[in-house]
Amino acid sequence: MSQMVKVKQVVAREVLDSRGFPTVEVEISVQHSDSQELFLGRAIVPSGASTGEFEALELRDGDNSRFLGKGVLKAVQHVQEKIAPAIVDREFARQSLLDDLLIELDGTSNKGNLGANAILGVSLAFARAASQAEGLSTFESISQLFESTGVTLPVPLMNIINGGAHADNSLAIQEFMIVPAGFDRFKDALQAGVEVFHQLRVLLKNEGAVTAVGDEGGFAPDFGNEDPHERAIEMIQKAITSAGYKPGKQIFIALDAASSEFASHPENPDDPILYRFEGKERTAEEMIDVYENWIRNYPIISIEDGLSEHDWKGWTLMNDRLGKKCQLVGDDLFVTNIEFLKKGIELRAANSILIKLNQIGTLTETLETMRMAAQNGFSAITSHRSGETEDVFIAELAVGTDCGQIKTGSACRTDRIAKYNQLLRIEELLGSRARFAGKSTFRGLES
Ligand code: 2PG
Ligand code: MG
Repeated sequence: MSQMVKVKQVVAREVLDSRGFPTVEVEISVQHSDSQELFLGRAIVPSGASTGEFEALELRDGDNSRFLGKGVLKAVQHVQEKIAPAIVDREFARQSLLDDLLIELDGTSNKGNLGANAILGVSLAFARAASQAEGLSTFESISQLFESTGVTLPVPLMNIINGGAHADNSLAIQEFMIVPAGFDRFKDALQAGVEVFHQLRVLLKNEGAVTAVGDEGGFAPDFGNEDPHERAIEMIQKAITSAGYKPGKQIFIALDAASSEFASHPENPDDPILYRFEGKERTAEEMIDVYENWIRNYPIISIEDGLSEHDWKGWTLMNDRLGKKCQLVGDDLFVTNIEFLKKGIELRAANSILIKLNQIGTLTETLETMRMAAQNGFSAITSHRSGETEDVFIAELAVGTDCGQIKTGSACRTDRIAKYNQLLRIEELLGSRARFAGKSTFRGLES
């Protein structure tokens, strides 16, 4: 933002997310000091299921007479009665000044007072309104804030088989993603990913497997108890080939183990964390053996939350053993929080970070974390939550920061597709200036 904008109006309401649970929507109108014209920005906050323990607090009403206790009327009230009076008729020269004020108003380290859902709704609605006032697209104004080129279309990590907390099947691993990195344009990469998705449906059908989809639009078949994970990976490889693409050349595979969901939580912190995986209790080292074996046999280029968010020692070991050949992504481990990321950098615990705006609660803090990641050679993946909406802010964030990767679900469900469609529009808008991040964003695939 190069000019002062004044907040004129703040409206908040309870709307619904993709799981049919309430979430916060905020609308903010701003104007330049020297004009009466109003510019509107709207944002809707997403919501996770496999949440990290140290995420900023999502404020829910806990009133069981409404929406099973999941209402967000308190957060809405906080926007209207606590935040609005503090920002209406105030001028802000920068996004960070608004976000700092919100953090101060809350006064806690996890946004537990006002609720991260209340705060994020305001932060993002303001970012949109301010970019409108500047006559810029949201990704363009983010690129000004981040001092990036803002022309890089991200490689999509498309979650086409769902397990873990996102599905009712025997898969402990939460997400099996295809990564169409070996293309020149986002549009072509997306098309390839979508075709593989459709091909996978045919293969599953032929095997008599269920083709119903999970929370993020991926299939959620039951592969039984005999090597279900390898069966899932092999099925994906087959789908890539039958769609006419080359696994390991054009399309790769990424996993989100979300392993905190199947890890033990020993009361004594000196006791080892164990992983209940494929019918056995395994140590971190044994889990790393499993991953190493898979990386050797399949074109897996990225593993997220391979170990528990409490298993820092295990992460360092994993990064030591696998970090040169594979992207190792901290999601629950880092919760988009700069302090956890600093610890991860010091301990050499990972080489990549998942970015979720609602884990930390403001745009400014998210950008600070992304900046630290970039400065320390970490890749960053802008990510959706399993509970999403039609809001496409993460598409803008991915391009605006040139981060190179986006994880936003499968090739169906409008809550996921909306982000892909926005990326198609941005690529078209950028025209010949657009570049596709492609393989260069992944470790070991640079050439
Ligand atoms: C994850 C996310 C998104 P959730 O673990 O990476 O895929 O899931 O939003 O449920 O935390
Ligand atoms: Mg995750």
